[in-house]
Amino acid sequence: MCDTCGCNEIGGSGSSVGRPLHFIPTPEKDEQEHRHHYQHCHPHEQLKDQREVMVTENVLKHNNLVAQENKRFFNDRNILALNIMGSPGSGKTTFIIQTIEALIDKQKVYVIEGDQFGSLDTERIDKTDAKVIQVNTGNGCHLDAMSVMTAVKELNPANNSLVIIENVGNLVCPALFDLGEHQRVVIFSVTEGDDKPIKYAPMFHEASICIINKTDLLQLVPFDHLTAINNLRKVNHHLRIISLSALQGSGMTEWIAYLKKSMNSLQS
Ligand SMILES: Nc1nc2c(ncn2[C@@H]2O[C@H](COP(=O)(O)OP(=O)(O)OP(=O)(O)O)[C@@H](O)[C@H]2O)c(=O)[nH]1
Ligand SMILES: [Mg+2]
Repeated sequence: MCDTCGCNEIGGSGSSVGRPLHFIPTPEKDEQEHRHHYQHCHPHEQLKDQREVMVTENVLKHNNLVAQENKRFFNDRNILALNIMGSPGSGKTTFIIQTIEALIDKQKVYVIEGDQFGSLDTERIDKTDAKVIQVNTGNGCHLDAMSVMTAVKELNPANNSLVIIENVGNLVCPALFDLGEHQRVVIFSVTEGDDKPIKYAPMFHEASICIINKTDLLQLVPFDHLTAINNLRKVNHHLRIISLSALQGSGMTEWIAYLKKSMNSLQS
């Protein structure tokens, strides 16, 4: 959470938006970051003093206000906005590319790529016909509403389009920050273990849909599909669950049908 890792103060407000964006850390900055992590990761330190709690509350309040503006922007233009979250490597970008490929003939798609550093995912999305923009969060471990607002202004999405936001790979902090999205989609891959919904409950509790990804690997990893679904239901019984393999494309039809229905209901 951000009041423990301190990313609000260091990275959250300092997100940079641009395309392409390259980050070259200076030695001085590396040193500062190292000190920051050392101080904040020590288990016996008492960091949650009152001032920090107040700062965090204010940051979240401000974030929520900006998120409301983002939501208004999307609603005024009949744009469906998705916030795609999940662990690093769970398959978010692969899933987004499959989604774009399935829709792009009939649907304008825009992507906001959130990563701490670099523009590798943006380069992957750029090979599709979707318009993409990179947001680098630096030390920040999540996107916030303000960085999304800046990115959206630059993307300038058309009416009736789809905006997909790929959050920074992380099962913790992104759950706290409303971006103004209509739906939160968690990508949960079978290689992560079927216990993750219980251990990272807020992420799954706040989501409207969970994609169980990498089902092509089910025979190879100790992941019990039924246990995973039960764990998801314990945390969020409204959650829509779709199992698929983004790499192979199997199971994508159910997701695309769900997405089309969501877009139709927004635009009707
Ligand atoms: N076997 C298998 N591999 C997958 C699947 N989806 C993604 N991968 C692989 O998993 C790795 C990570 O995929 P990405 O799409 O980059 O994951 P990500 O969540 O966007 O990663 P970050 O942006 O770094 O957090 C890549 O090697 C993908 O090819 C899947 O359905 N099955
Ligand atoms: Mg990615």
